[in-house]
Amino acid sequence: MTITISAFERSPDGGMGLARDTRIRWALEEVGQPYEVRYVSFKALKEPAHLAVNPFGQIPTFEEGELALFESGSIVFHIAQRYRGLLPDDANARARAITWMFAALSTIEPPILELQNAKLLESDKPWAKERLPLVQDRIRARLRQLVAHLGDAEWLDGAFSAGDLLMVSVLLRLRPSGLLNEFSTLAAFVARGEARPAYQRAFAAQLAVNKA
Ligand code: GTB
Repeated sequence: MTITISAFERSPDGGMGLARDTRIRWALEEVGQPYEVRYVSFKALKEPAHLAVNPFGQIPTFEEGELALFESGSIVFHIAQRYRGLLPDDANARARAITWMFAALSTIEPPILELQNAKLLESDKPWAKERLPLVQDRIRARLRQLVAHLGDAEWLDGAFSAGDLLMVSVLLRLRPSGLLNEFSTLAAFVARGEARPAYQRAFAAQLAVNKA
């Protein structure tokens, strides 16, 4: 059966790989599964055909036969469960890798999104200038904790897993702000993720569409 994911017809980042289809492409590349892409305009995201797959009218989605999924975390988890390569066999190691998936999405990503909202949606508010450093400091606090955990290790818990894939994907969104480079341990962690051949293929595929 063919796997079809959805992605922006044109990503607002012009192909920097920051939209969330990249993490799905990356997961599929890691496990060696071919896929097709349904490209969606901003208008089409909110139309019935797409809303039938994602009630929130967003990308990415994943369709295979009768299965239709949304939420990038759930899609990466599904891919990691279904195919070998993104989760360890040992039950405890697997549970820890899944914990890192959740940590990426529910502990690290929210303050990063808060920063993006502060910059994109709130910059004209009278309190915006005062708030921005608070938001940035909340991110720094989390990143310091992540650095303390990672230490000299290559990945978050043993071999590369879906937890690393999501953590790298989330941290990448910080790069334009300059905050990632304040933490050399994390900048190197992200660079290791980006150096993986599967990431390179995923990145190139989304770039080709956005630069076309
Ligand atoms: N929780 C959902 C998930 O993880 O799948 C969130 C999905 C989501 O935010 N999708 C965004 C979307 O469809 C695209 S990825 N937005 C359109 C809408 O809501 O109408 C977020 C994103 C968009 C653009 C950039 N960029 O240009 O840098 C980066 C990330």
